[in-house]
Amino acid sequence: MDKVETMRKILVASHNANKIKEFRSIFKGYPVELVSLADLGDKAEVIEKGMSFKDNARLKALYFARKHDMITVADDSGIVVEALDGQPGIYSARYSGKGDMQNNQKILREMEGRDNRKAHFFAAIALCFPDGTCHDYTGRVDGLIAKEEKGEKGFGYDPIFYSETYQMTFAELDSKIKNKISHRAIALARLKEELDDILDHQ
Ligand code: ITT
Repeated sequence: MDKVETMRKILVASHNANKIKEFRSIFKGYPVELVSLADLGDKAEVIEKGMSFKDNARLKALYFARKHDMITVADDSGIVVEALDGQPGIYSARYSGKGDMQNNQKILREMEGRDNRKAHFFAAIALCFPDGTCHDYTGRVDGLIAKEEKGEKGFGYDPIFYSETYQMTFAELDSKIKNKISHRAIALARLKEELDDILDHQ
């Protein structure tokens, strides 16, 4: 019994409180206990020197899995804008170098006058064990870059990401819906499908 409970404790290796909130919401009712870096008082930053979302997710998950001897998940995510040749992509967090609001303003400026407004959010999630074994999951959701920021919910690029399905930005969308359709929700749904098997066979 103790063993099962220990195995189901999972560290979420992120310093982004909004991401962690979404993780907790997506895992609601699921038999795992999510522990955050803040819960452990760990402020360490991993340099995201990988060349892909997947590489960066693994760098973060592996570092903290080994450090805390815990099963660890990390998320590396961002927005990919077609007319900007895929930018900001893996550089989404540091696009303007000045935070979320300025990141959104920068994209809006660069998209002025452009007809092709297609974009997608992408998330790579790595689940790693302290022994270095990792499993990777990805999720993607398509949308358009809006002409202006709209909405107060969500975080990051949500105010400028327009869902054609729901006819509103992700920042206007109810969080319950976002957490069903988002890139992160899709990747985590894939992880949840395999989690029992992964934990059982470890
Ligand atoms: P951790 O590395 O500590 O997890 P971070 O915020 O630095 O936190 P990333 O390096 O993965 O995370 O950068 C993600 C970037 O993409 C960041 O600018 C986010 O605001 C943005 N982003 C990711 N998911 C998003 C979402 O669901 N809605 C809006 N923006 C999102």
